[in-house]
Amino acid sequence: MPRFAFAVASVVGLAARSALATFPFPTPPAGTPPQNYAAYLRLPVTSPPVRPVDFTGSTEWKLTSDQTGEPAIDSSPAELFGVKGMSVDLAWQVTTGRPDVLIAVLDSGIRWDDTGAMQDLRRKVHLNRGELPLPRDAAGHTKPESSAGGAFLNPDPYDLNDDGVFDVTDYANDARVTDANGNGLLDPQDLIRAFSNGTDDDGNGYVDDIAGWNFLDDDNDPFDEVSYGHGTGEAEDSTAEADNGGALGTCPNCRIMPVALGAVNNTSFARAAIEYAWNNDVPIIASAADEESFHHNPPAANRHTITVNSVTRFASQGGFTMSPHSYLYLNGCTNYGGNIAVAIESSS
Ligand SMILES: [Ca+2]
Ligand SMILES: [Ca+2]
Ligand SMILES: [Ca+2]
Ligand SMILES: [Ca+2]
Repeated sequence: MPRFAFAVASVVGLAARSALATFPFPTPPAGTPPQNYAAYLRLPVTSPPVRPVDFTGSTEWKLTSDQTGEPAIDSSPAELFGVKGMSVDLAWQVTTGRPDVLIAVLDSGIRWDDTGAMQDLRRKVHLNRGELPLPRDAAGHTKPESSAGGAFLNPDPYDLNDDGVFDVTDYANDARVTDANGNGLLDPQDLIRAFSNGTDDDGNGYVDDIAGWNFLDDDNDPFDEVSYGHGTGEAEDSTAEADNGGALGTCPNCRIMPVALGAVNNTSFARAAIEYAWNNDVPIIASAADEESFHHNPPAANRHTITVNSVTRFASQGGFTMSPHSYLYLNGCTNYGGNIAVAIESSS
């Protein structure tokens, strides 16, 4: 199965990076191994991260945790001592992610036609260089053709603008590419339109898989044709670009691969895909969905996924004031069962 859909991008010029994109790509010292995530700190640690009740004997996993501030919750084992796991300002003191971490968003596809979303996402979409030609500058030169003077910091020939990452903006002055979809921006769908040649140039079984794949229609454009928007929202939540005035993702330095995929049944194809990922050390985060129930549908029910649900600290419900503000009240996004691995706080 879709080996590309679950592939992790290769490390792109990390060791040579010294130029910055306008959003915060990490700036580790040259030669820093990509496994050393602590070297990718973005925010200065101005105070020790909050470490609440130590009920495991170790404080490591709670580095980004906080407590609710309500004694009835914070002292209750049933409430996990009020530990709040989601706090990006604390998490970003550890890392804001790395551009070689690729998140496949298996959802409704992506709304290339949403200009606002594209401002946050167009540079975060992983591009398959095996299906793309080298970018050319305004003079028609590729990076190797114009680098005789050795002026570039990043040797990656696809990183024409030399900011350390290969993305759509490297084609900004390429005469072969236009705003074909008319959204006012150069975006990955414009590359799909410009460079689809009907040939599986990288021989991976997917013709012109330039920026994701559409498994619903079995074609190379994961465009969300019905404008459902959920996949676009998930992509923004995970990786929306920082410091550009728009939305902000939890992992603003990571990359995404949009994949249109929709199913509520448990097909052998889906099971094989999950096993393929498992056997290749690629984690799959599986939503338990929204039905306030014990789910058996995939991928949440598959033991080789990380099954996630959400919980809400209710202040009121059905006209009643709830006290304390427990996480144990049910809401429409809450699911339960022994296969839940991680619970996150949600607002709905
Ligand atoms: Ca670049
Ligand atoms: Ca466009
Ligand atoms: Ca291909
Ligand atoms: Ca091709």
